[in-house]
Amino acid sequence: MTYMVNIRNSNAFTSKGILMLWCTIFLLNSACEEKKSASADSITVKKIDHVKPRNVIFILSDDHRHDFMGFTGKVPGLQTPNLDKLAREGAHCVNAFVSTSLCSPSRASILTGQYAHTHTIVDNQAPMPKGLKMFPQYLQQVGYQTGFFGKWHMGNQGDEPQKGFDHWVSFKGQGLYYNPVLNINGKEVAYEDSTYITDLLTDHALEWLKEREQDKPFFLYLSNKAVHAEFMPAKRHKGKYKDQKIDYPKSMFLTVTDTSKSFDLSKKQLTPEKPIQANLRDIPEWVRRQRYSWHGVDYMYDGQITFEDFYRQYLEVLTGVDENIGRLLAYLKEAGLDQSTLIIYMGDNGFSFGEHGLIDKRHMYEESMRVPLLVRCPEMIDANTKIKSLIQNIDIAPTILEFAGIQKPEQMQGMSFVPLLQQKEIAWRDKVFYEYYWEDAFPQTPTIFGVRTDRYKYIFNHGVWGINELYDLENDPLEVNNLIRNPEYDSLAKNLKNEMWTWLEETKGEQIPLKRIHGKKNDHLYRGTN
Ligand SMILES: [Ca+2]
Repeated sequence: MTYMVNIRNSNAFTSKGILMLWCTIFLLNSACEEKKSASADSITVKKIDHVKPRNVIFILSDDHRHDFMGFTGKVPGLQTPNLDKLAREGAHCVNAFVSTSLCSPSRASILTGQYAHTHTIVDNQAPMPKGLKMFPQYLQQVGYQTGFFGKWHMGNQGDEPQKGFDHWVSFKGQGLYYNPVLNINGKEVAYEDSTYITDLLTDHALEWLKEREQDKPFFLYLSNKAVHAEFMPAKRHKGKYKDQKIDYPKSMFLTVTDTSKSFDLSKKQLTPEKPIQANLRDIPEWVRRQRYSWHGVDYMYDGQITFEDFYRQYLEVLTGVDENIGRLLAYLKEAGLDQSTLIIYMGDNGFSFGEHGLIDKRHMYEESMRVPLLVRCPEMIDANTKIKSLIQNIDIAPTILEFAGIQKPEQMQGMSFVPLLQQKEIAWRDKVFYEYYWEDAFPQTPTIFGVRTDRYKYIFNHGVWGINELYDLENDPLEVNNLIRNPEYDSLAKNLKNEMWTWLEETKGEQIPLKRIHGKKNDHLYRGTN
């Protein structure tokens, strides 16, 4: 419009000149339109003053639970020297959670800084909506070179390059542990000779780091397939934990039935030395029933694997992740980037190993919603920092952006925890919210909403005839004494329930994005029915 007014008010042009100018303006406008449509996501970057963009490595593991690391002491004999090093030389966020304990929704939350009901990737099949803004797109805008290596599995099953990344190495769906086919910048490459995925992804990541442009900052997203079921360790790690003694969780035995052949009470797991006080009456019915399902200890993976093999293989697969972190750390040291590079290690969700009689994630108990989160950057973060504040997957995007000198974009619902890493006193959330949406493929876990403070947890089991849950995590860390009927806790339960609904209302979470269900049922009870 401005151009038109200027032209019309000018008498200095001949008609030929005006025609030429109109043509120029038309071309300019077309070019602008093109630029606008090419960047339909309209990424607007607001910089933070005086922040030098920092090199960043984000390492994600699949289904790595929060406490299976050597330094926690949870699994005696478990060796993860490189994860231990990250914790020792950096910050361990001991209260890190996902807002949805499932691969695709959590990954989308990490990339967008939004809750699942906001980005709408509510399950592993949900398509990716257009216009979703991912934090690496912002990094590109300020000159970062960005590389993605590994499992995408979000929004679709495809392996094609995604926005926000200059360099792309991925695979379809869950991928394979051995001899994978990788999509490398749009071209499929098949690997043979027992190529192991965790090693291969790190090979690609290292190659990219070595060949990068030295004068630009880098952002590397290493997204491991490990440690997702069905577990296949690297050949060199096979049998490493074959003699590992397993400390069965106490809550594993609370829901035993006559069909509990592997873990019945006669196995004397609950000896007088291992007493447990539990409110058996108020264990939700769906938890009892899940015990004998694909994701329960009595019929796990439809009886195809024993609990002990499953547990030990997980440790062996994890060893591959740890070793490859060591390779990245060694490269950084060699390249003189050891002190300045920010490394974030995280799990996309947790994983149960028998707690409540369950296997897997999805539910809202601690083993599922808590994740490992380690952050190392010696130039900015003190060694041995322990952060107890409640941190979530939605905080990763704003945090990495702050390290890159970019302000948090408006649509992001998480918060940067950079000040917490530097042990500064800041106003921070006192609770985290949770959501999980029922899936037809794994119907044993219902839709769940909830809220967790630093002490209490309220779980609303949606869409099933059952009881809700309230736990005092300080006095009942195993979550076996549901307080929901206790009159003394009635007002607390009511308040938490109200806060949960307010969160859903204020963030437009009242509508569940339903998706068409294809195919027949595949669970062992109703398999083959429509
Ligand atoms: Ca996962």
